[in-house]
Amino acid sequence: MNYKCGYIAILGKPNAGKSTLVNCMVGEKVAIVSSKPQTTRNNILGILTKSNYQLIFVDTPGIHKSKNALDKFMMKNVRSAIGGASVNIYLIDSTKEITGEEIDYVKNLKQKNEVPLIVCLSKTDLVKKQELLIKLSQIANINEVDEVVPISSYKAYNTNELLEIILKYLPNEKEKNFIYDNDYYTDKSINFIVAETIREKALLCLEQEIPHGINVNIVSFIEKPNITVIEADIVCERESHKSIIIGKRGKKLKEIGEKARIDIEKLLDKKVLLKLFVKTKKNWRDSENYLKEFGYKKENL
Ligand SMILES: Nc1nc2c(ncn2[C@@H]2O[C@H](COP(=O)(O)OP(=O)(O)OP(=O)(O)O)[C@@H](O)[C@H]2O)c(=O)[nH]1
Ligand SMILES: [Mg+2]
Repeated sequence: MNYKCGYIAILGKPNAGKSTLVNCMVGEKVAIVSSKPQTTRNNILGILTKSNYQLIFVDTPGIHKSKNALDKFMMKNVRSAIGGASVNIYLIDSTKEITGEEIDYVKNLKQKNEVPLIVCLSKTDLVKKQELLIKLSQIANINEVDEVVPISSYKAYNTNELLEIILKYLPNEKEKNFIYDNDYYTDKSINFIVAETIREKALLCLEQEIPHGINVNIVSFIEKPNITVIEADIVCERESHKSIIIGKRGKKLKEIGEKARIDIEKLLDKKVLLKLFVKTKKNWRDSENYLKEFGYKKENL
């Protein structure tokens, strides 16, 4: 029997649909998703293991210009994912115009990294066929691109085809050298996933810059026989943000907590008591020290 195993970096601009694709390929929610750009901050592995292959998808932060220390950390992670992958997948949102800058990025990606490059046009359920065909031919004209695949993670359109294409590009191995055990579908801890779930609900319930300046720290996680009690801090950048996050008579914070609790209960398959507190750490996104304290460590593959 032949085996295949490798890292597949999922790259692209913020909001292109990277995390949604990784969740869809793995069949588990490993990464949070939101309609707001710059949702993902870490490299998050989504692992799909079958009898003869293990695909390790690396969800990455959306590629953007760095404005603060957190952005720099995010872009370092993107570079590390590119450097460690056996296949690169670059996602382009098919509802958006493809800019010359993006085409140059794609060309450069392949010129600097020898590994196969697949470009996916995402969210095809939102565009007309004619429009999609124009964009497909635009990408197909780029010599550096090995494959172009239109996909919709929502409709699971072409996701099996994408899987086959990835497998085609991974080398055959005689030995089964899988990196993760069969039952692992991510590299992240329960604490990380719980904190991310709370941040996802903050992204959903809050507007403009406020959710982008939020970090969630799990303070305690206590498993009792019938209930898990979790205390978490929502850290924001300014005092003025704190009162918005709490809301009138605590209504906003309650809404975030309720939504997060429902998802965490499903994740843990247990009743959860979630206690949220809001704290301010002035301009934490600009501080290397706060980033370290909050656990933002460079993630090498
Ligand atoms: N209609 C439709 N919407 C999608 C699809 N895939 C993703 N989306 C939506 O697009 C938005 C962004 O999705 P994400 O998966 O968070 O995008 P991302 O590329 O991970 O974004 P960052 O983490 O910010 O870089 C969300 O509102 C998703 O629900 C799709 O196939 N169809
Ligand atoms: Mg994401």
